[in-house]
Amino acid sequence: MTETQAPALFHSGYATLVGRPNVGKSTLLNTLIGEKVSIVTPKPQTTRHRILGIDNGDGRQIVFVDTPGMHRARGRAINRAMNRAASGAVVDADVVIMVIEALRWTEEDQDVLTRCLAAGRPVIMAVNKVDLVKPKDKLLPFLAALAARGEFDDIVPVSAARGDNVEALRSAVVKRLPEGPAFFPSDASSDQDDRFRISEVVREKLMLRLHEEIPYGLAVEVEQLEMFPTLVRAGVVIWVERPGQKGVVIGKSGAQLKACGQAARHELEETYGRKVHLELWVKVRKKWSDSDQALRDLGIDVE
Ligand SMILES: Nc1nc2c(ncn2[C@@H]2O[C@H](COP(=O)(O)OP(=O)(O)OP(=O)(O)O)[C@@H](O)[C@H]2O)c(=O)[nH]1
Ligand SMILES: [Mg+2]
Repeated sequence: MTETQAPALFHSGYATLVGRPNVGKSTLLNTLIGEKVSIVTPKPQTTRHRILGIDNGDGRQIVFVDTPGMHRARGRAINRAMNRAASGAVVDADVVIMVIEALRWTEEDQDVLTRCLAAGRPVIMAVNKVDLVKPKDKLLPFLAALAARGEFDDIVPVSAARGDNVEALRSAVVKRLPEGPAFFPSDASSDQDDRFRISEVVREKLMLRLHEEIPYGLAVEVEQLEMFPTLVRAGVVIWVERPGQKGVVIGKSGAQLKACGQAARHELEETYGRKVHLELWVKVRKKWSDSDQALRDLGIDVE
């Protein structure tokens, strides 16, 4: 007699990373996926879109969703759109991963927690940047105080930057995934197209090099793209809000723009394994960050 084996069950679902700006959500996404899917800078409000990173493991597909940092400044249309994108992703999640910084709890963290608990989904707390905790025994009382703030399905201390304990976080998510088919092909690691990927890498290099309010007034759009077997050629427009910002982005004799372009080109050449030619243009679009139409043109969801 032959024994019949039940087919192995497949689990799949959306695990949304949510938290206030700068806690390390995008770094954590990249570490979970094992490649750079989402841009990272030391400045808050780096991520502006929902970014998907797809983890295809044994018997599972986890779609991790990186979101813009939820924040209180709600003045401009872009701030409202970013908060809305994050809140919407919480509601759509099968599992919510709320990311916080070890030893810190702010009013913005409390706002995020309120939204997470209201969604009625399993909530896992990822306590990030534990590599910065010194001495280490400060962490335990912080975790105990955190546990008293709500009903969490799990609390996992991690260092996204170093990869410490990230596998424990992944396991905590897998346990709570519903049974179901894969949403994306099993070889996909993201759903991004080339235009988006290139515009984000350029925006990251600009944000890393520019200071003060300039990074928040920048948007990047790939207007032309040609993909050849050994070459990628892109025409990229950098939008600023005021004429004065244009000079800052370009820099003395074009030095700033050139350096940003070179850094972006190097990274994209690695990503694509091809030569990359970027042509960068800086243009003024007044108050784009407060214009629903401009945000739509940039692929940012507005109501
Ligand atoms: N020391 C340390 N730094 C980290 C860790 N994770 C992230 N960072 C740093 O924290 C900063 C913010 O990281 P991001 O991943 O961009 O944070 P985010 O939450 O996605 O930020 P927004 O997109 O602005 O909401 C960067 O400088 C990261 O290098 C960590 O585990 N340890
Ligand atoms: Mg981010």
